[in-house]
Amino acid sequence: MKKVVLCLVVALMSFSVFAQKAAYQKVTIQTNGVCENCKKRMMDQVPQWKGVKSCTYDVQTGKLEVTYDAALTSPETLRISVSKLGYDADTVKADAAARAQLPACCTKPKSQGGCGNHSGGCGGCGHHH
Ligand SMILES: [Cu+2]
Repeated sequence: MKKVVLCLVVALMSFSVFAQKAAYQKVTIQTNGVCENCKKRMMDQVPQWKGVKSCTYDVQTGKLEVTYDAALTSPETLRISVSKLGYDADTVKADAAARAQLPACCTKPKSQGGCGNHSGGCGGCGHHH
């Protein structure tokens, strides 16, 4: 009887390990990125983070959707990493030093025009297009 219980425990444990490794989770993080440049910055950086499989970023809404391995990272870790890029991430405030490194227009609230709607993206950012 004891052996049967042990087998069951082992089976359950290996199942949960398997489930953790197999399943990617998705989290949507509200950032305050404003333009195509912000998007590029995140799309370049985020997939390099530990445990991140892929990400999408919506310039209109500033929402970053990250597909990640829950065994390797967590939404909280991802938010902190986003803040270190210089952007607010839900309730986590942008890292001030990182934000100071961003092009000026990328730090403007969208309500103040952000980078504006210049064709070709970030006119006035001083970036090359
Ligand atoms: Cu920007």
